[in-house]
Amino acid sequence: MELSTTTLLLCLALALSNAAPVPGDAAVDDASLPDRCDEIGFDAITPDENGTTFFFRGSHLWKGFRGPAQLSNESFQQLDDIHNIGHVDAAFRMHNIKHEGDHDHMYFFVDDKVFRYYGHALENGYPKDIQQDFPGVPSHLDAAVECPKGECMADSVLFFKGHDVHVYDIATKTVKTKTWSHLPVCTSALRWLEHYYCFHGNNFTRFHPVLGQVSGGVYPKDARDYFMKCPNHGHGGGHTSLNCSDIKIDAITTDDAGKSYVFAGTNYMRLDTRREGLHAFPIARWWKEVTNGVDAVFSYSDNMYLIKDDQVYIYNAAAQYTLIEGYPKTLKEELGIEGHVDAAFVCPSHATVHIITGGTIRAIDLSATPRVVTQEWTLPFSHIDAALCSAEGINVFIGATYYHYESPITLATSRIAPEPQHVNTAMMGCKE
Ligand SMILES: [Ca+2]
Ligand SMILES: [Ca+2]
Repeated sequence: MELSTTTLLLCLALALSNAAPVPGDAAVDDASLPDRCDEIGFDAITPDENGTTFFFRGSHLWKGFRGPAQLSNESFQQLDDIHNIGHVDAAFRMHNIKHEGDHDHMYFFVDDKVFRYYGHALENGYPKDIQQDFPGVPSHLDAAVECPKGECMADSVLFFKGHDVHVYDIATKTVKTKTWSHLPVCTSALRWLEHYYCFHGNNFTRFHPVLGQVSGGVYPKDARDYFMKCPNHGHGGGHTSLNCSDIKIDAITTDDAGKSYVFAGTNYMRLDTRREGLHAFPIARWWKEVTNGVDAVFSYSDNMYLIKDDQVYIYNAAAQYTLIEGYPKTLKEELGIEGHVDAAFVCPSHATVHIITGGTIRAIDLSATPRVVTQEWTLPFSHIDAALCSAEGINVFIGATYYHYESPITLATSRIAPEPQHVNTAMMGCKE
């Protein structure tokens, strides 16, 4: 069961990555259209304001991670010969929450001009000279990618030309130039799920947006295995998205920064980044020491607690999930309990974790040392998969069903289970 869940989730990653409808399959056979499963590169890659990722090459584009090519001007009307933008050098989506008027707008670069779009329409006053909007940024760019504060020092845009990276600070309108000779020359660049990718030919290399260093795996990798759906590549063809009725999760939590994670098998998905599509990744990608799945996960005071068997791993969520020194520790040592943990949750701004083992729920005060069980109840369930507490209350997950309670106390003391509800698209991105 666990294996099949993992496989399904991996396939789900690609299947769900394109929320937009895929054009008719007939277009796939149109020989006049380029095929991104051939060994090709892209001129530019960028999400639009809805989070759909567009891949540009010549006068064509691909919408999302699957589906055939189409003429760019079907999606962006003015990308045509009249406006002399039959192709683009580079493109990015602006991240600038301080300026609503700029935030999420798309910028295209051609030669020494910049074109700005919102809602897929060219905006008044554009094109402009690049220097008007981005003083100090050179023309004839290779690639561009946004870099929000927290990932870069300040809200920035990285402009690539050759091995030079021009880091443009949006607020101060200043440029710092770095040379990253170790990176391939990027023909396009993409920020996706908080990671940064330099695309070159049909390959890509992940890099750190501040240091430029390449880490987190062996690069380059073939883009066809990750960013598009191609026969004989990646997770295999022919899969459709996971049905909501097949969902079975191991754990679910939301951290203090509002990042929501669901865990199943050895994979996790971020639920709050749905605008960029839902994607499954190995848990060990962030929580390096946890290679064999989790039983329960909860978040408390900037830390994320991952429980597997009798081990508790505590990670500092604010420091890119670094394992806190001295961990893992045993359940007994950390929480003063024993047994197999099915689920755990902490409600927002509370210091009590509720731990569910079989039909028992225990409240443990996390502000006390050593930890002590303050209350214990018998649950109306003999086994649950996962539980999440939010401002709206508690959801208890059993397979593809969930039960909603207003508070821990109603969960602990009500003798009759509420009406079962079905895990749905809005919740998990699955197919109903
Ligand atoms: Ca380019
Ligand atoms: Ca569980």
